[in-house]
Amino acid sequence: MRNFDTTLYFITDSTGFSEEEFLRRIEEALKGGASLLQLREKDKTTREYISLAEKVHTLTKKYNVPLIIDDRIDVALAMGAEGVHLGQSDMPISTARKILGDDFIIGATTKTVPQALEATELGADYLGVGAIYPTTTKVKTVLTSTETLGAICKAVPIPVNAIGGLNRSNVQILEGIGIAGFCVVSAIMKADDPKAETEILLKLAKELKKQ
Ligand code: TZP
Ligand code: MG
Repeated sequence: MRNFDTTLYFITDSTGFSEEEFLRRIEEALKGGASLLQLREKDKTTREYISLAEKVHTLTKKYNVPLIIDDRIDVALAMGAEGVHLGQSDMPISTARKILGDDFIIGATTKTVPQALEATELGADYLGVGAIYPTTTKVKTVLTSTETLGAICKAVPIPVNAIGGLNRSNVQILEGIGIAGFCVVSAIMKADDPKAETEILLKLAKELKKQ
């Protein structure tokens, strides 16, 4: 069934890396304890996306971490991922749930309480909320306040993760808000030592979710 842990959710971005280095960094993050992993590719062809996803899946299975595919239900189904992540312009959650069935993890990006309530009602398993800070990762987004993040955490019964510009020096802003965890791209992807960085971030995420 849908067993997953969003405590430290690592979202990948292959931009600027050879495939070998990209996969090496992913494996280091898995060794460091990333609890959930999303493959997020915006410029790959369908065939390239599937091929890369299969390679990443070999790694995530080895560490028993569910693999979430960003945006692409067809890719997720084709290579047997454990889940998909859908934004407000992607396929509606209810349609995705109909196609994917009950065993798939479906995550949703939401930026307001009404969006969060709707995604939950339609069958989302977790929510990503942000950007909390400006980000240099390729993304079209606007900032979400920690007040809105807190209101979303209170409004829905499913796990809520903060995302956007988060790193070991600024996640303390999430203290006491009620998050289930946080998501990072560049903090791990671009770290000198992705395994060590993941270990540090995991420890911080565990402390922040306790409150
Ligand atoms: N959605 C909101 S911010 C973001 C996404 C996908 C990117 C976060 O990347 P980073 O590098 O952790 O700021
Ligand atoms: Mg999307």
